Amino acid sequence: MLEKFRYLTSGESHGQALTCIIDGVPANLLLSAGYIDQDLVRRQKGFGRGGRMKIESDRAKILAGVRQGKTLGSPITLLIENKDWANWQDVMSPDPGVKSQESRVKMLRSKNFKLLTHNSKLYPVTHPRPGHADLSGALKYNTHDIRNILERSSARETAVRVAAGAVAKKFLAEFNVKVLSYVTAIGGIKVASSRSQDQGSEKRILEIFKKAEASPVRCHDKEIEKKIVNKINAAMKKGDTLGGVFEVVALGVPAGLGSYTQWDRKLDAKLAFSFMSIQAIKGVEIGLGFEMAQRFGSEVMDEIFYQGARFYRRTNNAGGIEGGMSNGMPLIVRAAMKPIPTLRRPLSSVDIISKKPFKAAYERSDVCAVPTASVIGEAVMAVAIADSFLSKFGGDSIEEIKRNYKGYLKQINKF
Ligand code: EPS
Repeated sequence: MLEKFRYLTSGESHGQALTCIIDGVPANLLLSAGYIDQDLVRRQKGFGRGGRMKIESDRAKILAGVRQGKTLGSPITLLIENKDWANWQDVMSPDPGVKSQESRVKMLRSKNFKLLTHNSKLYPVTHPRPGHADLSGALKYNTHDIRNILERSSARETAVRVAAGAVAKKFLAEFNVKVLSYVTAIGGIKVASSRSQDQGSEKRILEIFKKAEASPVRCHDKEIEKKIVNKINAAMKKGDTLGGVFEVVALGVPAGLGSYTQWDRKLDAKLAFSFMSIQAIKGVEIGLGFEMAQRFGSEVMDEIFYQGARFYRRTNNAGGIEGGMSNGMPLIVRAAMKPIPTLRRPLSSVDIISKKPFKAAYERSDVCAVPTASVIGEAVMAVAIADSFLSKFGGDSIEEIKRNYKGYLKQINKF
């Protein structure tokens, strides 16, 4: 899906570090680890996170692709250390020195599973959590130690995706494109839906974002924030978890990113793919989304007007995308996150060795990570837009892309 701004991540949740290699960032972009760290800090905030966030304080190291504060046009390698690694060195060691998990499985089998009383660090994890990658992953990768699965399927990986997103944001900032997010619902408690005029108003969106930045649950409405915090507290007491909905908005995107000419060039398709790739996301809408299906066509199309030598709309139900292309209005994507599947409250599952039923309960878990997911949403949106931007205006240096962009703006302004 991504053609020009591409990246791969690696790293386990309790391994030494997370890394990513980003390819396609042009030369001469000012970039520092400090800039990336701002978003890493934002990702770690949010009421409802568990004990792990007290251990980690994510910071990026730039290992390659940047010299004297400027990108070189070569691949950029980023690294984020896992502080928790210190507590997991034996279990997560790449060396086979410590008793291997598979030999423990054999031992447990020979003793008729009598030792299998808990999921401690050293014993193989044999209790798949409903809703997680555990069972399908163990079947697929042919292992009886679910730790081999959960370490990589963990949403810890999103830390380094946020770092990649920060690089994309830095690139977009050169063209006055901003990507912002806020939470609109948690556990069924929602802010009132914004009027379709507000969805097109940069001023209103910036106001909402500013308030969300100051909120522990990234919610701009103080009354709703209070109710959400109470609901998260109630879930915490019950050993349960909550999901929710967040919106990500891009401002300053010119008309004409993406294309209708081929299915995999559509900007909305690229955005949907990007958001669905975030752990625990189960639904994505663009603009008015599913609500559009309830109304008459005349009620949802954003009518076109012309004044002061420019085309404009008074509404933004399309979420800034028509025919797979940006139309110059703010891009608006809404995503639904399911409740976190790791619960302290016991759920039924089956031990993958003994095949006996058990009730799973876990000690350390986040209760709600929707505010965090909204920051991750910004990252994936920034990457998708940067990729489309480079496809349209691409060049090897920032200066070259700026020339191309300026030429295009001249063309559409004179249209
Ligand atoms: C996660 C489980 C928890 C979360 C983690 C994602 O970690 P642990 O199992 O170590 O308690 O805190 O999120 C992060 C570490 C992070 O940086 O966001 C999971 O299973 O997805």
